[in-house]
Amino acid sequence: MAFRDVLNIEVAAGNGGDGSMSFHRAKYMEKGGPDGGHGGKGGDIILRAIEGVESLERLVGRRKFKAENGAYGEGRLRQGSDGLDVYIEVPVGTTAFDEDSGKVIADLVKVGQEKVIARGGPGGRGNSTFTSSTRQAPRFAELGVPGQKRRVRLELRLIADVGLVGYPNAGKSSLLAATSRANPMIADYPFTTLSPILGVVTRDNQDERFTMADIPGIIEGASEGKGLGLEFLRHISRTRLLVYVLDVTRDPVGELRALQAELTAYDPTLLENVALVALNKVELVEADLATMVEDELATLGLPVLKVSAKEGLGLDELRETIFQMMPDRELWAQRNALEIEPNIVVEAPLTVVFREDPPARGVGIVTTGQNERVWEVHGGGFEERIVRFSRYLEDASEYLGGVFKRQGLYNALKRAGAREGDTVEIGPHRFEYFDEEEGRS
Ligand SMILES: Nc1nc2c(ncn2[C@@H]2O[C@H](COP(=O)(O)OP(=O)(O)OP(=O)(O)O)[C@@H](O)[C@H]2O)c(=O)[nH]1
Ligand SMILES: [Mg+2]
Repeated sequence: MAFRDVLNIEVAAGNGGDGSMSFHRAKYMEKGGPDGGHGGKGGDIILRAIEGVESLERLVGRRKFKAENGAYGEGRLRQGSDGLDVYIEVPVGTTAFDEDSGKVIADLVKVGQEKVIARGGPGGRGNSTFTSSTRQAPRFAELGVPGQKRRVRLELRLIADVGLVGYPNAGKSSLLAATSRANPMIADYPFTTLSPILGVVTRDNQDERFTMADIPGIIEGASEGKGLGLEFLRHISRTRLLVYVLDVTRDPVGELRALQAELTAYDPTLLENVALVALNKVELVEADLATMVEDELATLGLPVLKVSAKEGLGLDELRETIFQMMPDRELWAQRNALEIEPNIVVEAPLTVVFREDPPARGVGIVTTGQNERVWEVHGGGFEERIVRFSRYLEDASEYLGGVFKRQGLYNALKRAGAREGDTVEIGPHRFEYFDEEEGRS
């Protein structure tokens, strides 16, 4: 299966279970108290980062994910069980975007890191919850909330410290193989490397290490889709240091310029990275020529190191220079951290909007010609709250009225000019407005 570093998936968290409307029943007891239990919470969809460079497609395995719903509450105060969460395993370095808003919803940079990308709905409360001194037998319960549904784009960008960039055949994979224990394929034809490979480079007898990413070669015109294109540059966009690998026997200065131009076309900030040049295959040319090229390259402003991946020349110096030039990890991470959208629903503020309802029309419907005065209620969590009782609206109306009053709905309507007898529309439901101070018989 081809290496995939971008993948679109659909996720649906579990719905919350409905609370139960139930009354205790026992022999010799006339009227039992309310004993409806709560519904369970719906399962979450969770991304989890695991080690290794793997194709997103192979790891994720499929495109649609649904977490389990919470179970209904039951009589005898039995609570419904929570729905099971679904874990989606992705390689470290995976970023998740909400396809619709484009916002980053998760950025997994460490092995084991987890992030909920779709929240299961909370369960509804059972009728036993709603008893009060004046309401001893509530004939209503709360419904569960639907789970969050999302279209998510996953993007894999390797988390490597160093990125190797160069033309095909420059010797990137050979350098990775010569400095680490990675075992990339090496051959004398272009585009040998077709997917990113990671290696770990260590300092002798020490714990210090860095990871180095080998990616497919870049050629001039890559930004217009030539060669394997620029998509693999994604994998060096998070490295702390870039190594341009140039073949001394070709046109190193021209190739460096072309590489930088392609990188800029992809993402101009890439050129702000700390970088150096590994001038490779130096054993193939006279020492004088290599030094000449080195001096010429140095005028472009980057440190240059002469190496031969094949003969093992200059590799210790290259490794040491990388260790010395490497920007501090913490500082770098702070500077490059993505802004992650908090996965919470922000409640819109309460607004009431006046609307003259058009008279009803249609076959067999007699219109009075008199428009109803209607107030639409938006925000403040009112629409969300009312649908949680829509199955029991009549029985719950007195309870809801109390809640709405405490939350300032009637005040807001009154201030806006609502009159006794007006209709109040909240989501799919309608009520008659009455003015408390004018009293109600
Ligand atoms: N003589 C000589 N040949 C080298 C050296 N380094 C690499 N090569 C050869 O150059 C060819 C290409 O090497 P790779 O390491 O596959 O090059 P690459 O940059 O990874 O190439 P792509 O994956 O195609 O982009 C192979 O035949 C290597 O053996 C070197 O220092 N000296
Ligand atoms: Mg290669």
